Amino acid sequence: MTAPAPQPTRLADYTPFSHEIDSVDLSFTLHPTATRVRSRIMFRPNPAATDPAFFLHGEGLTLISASIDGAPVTPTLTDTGLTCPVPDGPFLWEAEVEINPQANTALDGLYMSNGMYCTQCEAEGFRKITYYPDRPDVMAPFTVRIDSDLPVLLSNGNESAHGHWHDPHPKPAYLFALVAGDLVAHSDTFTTASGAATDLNIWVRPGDEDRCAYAMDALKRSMRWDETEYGREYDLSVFNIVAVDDFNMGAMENKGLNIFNASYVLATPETTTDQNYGWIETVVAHEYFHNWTGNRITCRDWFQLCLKEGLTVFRDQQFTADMRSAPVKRIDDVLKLRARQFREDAGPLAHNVRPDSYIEISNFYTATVYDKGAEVIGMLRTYLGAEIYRAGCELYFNRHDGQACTIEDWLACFEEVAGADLSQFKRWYTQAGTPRVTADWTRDGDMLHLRLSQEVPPTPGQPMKEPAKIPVVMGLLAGDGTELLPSSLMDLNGPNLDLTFDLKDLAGGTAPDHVVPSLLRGFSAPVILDTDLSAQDRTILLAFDTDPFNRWEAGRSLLRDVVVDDILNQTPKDASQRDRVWDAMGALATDEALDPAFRAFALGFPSEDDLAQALVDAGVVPDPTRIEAARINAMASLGQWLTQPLTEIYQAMDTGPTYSPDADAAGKRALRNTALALLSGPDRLDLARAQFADASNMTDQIAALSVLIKGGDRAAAQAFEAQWQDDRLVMDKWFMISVASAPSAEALEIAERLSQHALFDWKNPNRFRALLGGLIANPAAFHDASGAGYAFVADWLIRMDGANPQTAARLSTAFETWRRYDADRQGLMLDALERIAGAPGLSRDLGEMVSRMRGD
Ligand code: B3K
Ligand code: ZN
Repeated sequence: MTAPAPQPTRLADYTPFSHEIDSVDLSFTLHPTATRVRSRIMFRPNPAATDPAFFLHGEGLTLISASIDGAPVTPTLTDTGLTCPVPDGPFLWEAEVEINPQANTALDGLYMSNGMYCTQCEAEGFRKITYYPDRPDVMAPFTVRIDSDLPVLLSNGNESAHGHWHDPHPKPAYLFALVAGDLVAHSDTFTTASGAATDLNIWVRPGDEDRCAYAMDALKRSMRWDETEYGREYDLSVFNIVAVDDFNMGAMENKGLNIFNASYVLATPETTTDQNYGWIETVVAHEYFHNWTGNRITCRDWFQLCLKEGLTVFRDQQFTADMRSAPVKRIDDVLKLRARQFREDAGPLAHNVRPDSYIEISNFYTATVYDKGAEVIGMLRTYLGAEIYRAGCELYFNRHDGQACTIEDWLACFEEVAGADLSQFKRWYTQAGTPRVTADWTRDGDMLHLRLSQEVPPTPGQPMKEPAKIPVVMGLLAGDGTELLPSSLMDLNGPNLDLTFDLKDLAGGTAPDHVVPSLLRGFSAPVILDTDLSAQDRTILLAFDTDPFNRWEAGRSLLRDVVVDDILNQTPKDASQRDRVWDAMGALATDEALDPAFRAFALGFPSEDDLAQALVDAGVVPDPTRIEAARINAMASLGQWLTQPLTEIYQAMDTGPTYSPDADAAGKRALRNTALALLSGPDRLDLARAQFADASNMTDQIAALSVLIKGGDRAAAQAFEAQWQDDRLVMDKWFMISVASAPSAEALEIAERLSQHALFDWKNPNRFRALLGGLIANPAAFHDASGAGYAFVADWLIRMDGANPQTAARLSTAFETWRRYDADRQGLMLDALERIAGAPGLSRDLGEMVSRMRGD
């Protein structure tokens, strides 16, 4: 007998809950296999309700007893919850349930991680803890009492006695948290702008307390930044962060008790890379910023997820831009957006920033909701300007504090402060797909005519699209690099926008012979821009554009074209074109006026996945093996062309034995390690060997290790393993890099061997993601023509699905690009998906992903 197909939940079907809640009292008696949870909940009818029927969510709970106003009741239980006749007026609901945290390998609800109890309730985990209306529009103050012999007992809000917590701020159940364990704190204090003292604690396992200083510093900087930039203060007397080893994602913003994947908290120079430090800063800030954008003001329903996630990502991006270099941060964000979100938008998983329906909401914590959601906020700010944006935010905070809101509520605040109609802008929330913007220009004497056109491609379920409202920030350069038009905002809000520029006026005299448009400066909209800019024009932009993003963009496209031309076996139209690109890159790399971090990005070649997409865009079926080889060749060629300057850069960027994670030092290491990668190859590993042997920080050690693994030096990987086998977070890096950096011909065999390794604790999401993610990040191995890469990943997804559906579903996006490839690979990828679809006991999470990817 097959289980009935899971039914989608639709935005259009939203109705309010039957009741409101005045207070929630929870009492936990912790036991690894038999935890008792007693709840006392004051309900009263919701005047806005359309259906008075009383339904409480509940999954995997053993109901011990239930009563209403003290009288025992016998509710009707289903797989998803309970129903029960209730009085017409207010009433007290009491229930006792038993749950088994130790058996909870899904890491959703209350579970155990290395002897410590912890929770993850977003989106729908609270229903695995007790019967409750587990939906974000039901907000209530919570009181929690924890009984356990464990020394540290934490929950949301303020602590009144050991293990007794009260959170005065009404919140939805998804923000509930509980932690109990043998933990130690790294503590500090923060005084808010209005003078309130706040205790700050980062709770970790004994021995890890010396690894928390950076996260604590990031937290204090975040708290101050939110006060100065958004006028938002913290609102409890304590803020706790707990680091957990087993966690499905990065971190969780539970009110007053953030729970973090340990990898986003713990840091030492010897074990943590610059990139990790950057992520710690970002994630600490992100979770803290949720206190206002997510917690004080939350989502009415899960379709509105971008209301808190897109906005909070935008806020953490602003924070990092302020803390570090804004142009470098922008490049980093766009790289990520294109790698994940554009890829998602171009395939079968494309969905709106605000989706219309879902089967499993966990599958919609996506790059589209988060990162395109953040781009939408950025565009809103670009259109309205910083001041009106800030005034709109202020109105939103004042008007909606304590409420569960929608995108309409958010936009209404900006319509009001700006006196603007944002109905067309709202299409960014309701239409999927990455718009393509085409720019064509013609010269007519002193006049330049520029036409911008747009097309929003069809996506699953959305064959026709309306024009988007696209902010195109642009400038104009003369052929000698002089800026004729400084950054100006153009509003592409229809199929076409025609612009005319009087070059004589702009030049303040004679119109220049040659003009180069610099379009989409700062990547002012999440679109694909098609232009006919010649290589020569892009070299001009690379050298002279006043917009750093477009300088980088021009270089990136030149590098991409070199590799793509090689793949297509095309000699460049002009034989010395490649040399000219190498010279231009050399000029940029050695320009000491430029930030080293920027120079490092500029020398970075597009990833193999980016190159595959570039070939698809050019109408060519990508061959991952060919892409890998062409990319290696191009890097080696650039490295040889620039041997001397790169060697000098390598020496000049040495930051010495004293490590500091700040942006300047990290930028120097990034440039130095980019030079190392370009200067190295299978027969040129001496520099990397020396760096590996001498490295005094993880950034330099792992950069050298990556080069050595790529070059086929297996001894380095063994030495690294021997050195770091007792450090969990470093070993995650080792599992990942051993496969991701391996030559593709060996990567699968290495992955298979590592899957038998004594330290491959596959139920730990970090370890699982390290190994499987490592293979997926090695496209020529994952897409091996034999199909063995697909089979390996499919086998592990099926196995993981039995323990932890969310983690399996997340990794399954490896298959979302199947339509890109040749018929044989398509067949093999579909076979793998079919095998997953037929796995006994397939979860709703993985089932939905596979069915969407197959286009069912
Ligand atoms: N809000 C959480 C993500 C929850 C994911 C649930 N499957 C982390 C964050 O975005 O801050
Ligand atoms: Zn978030």
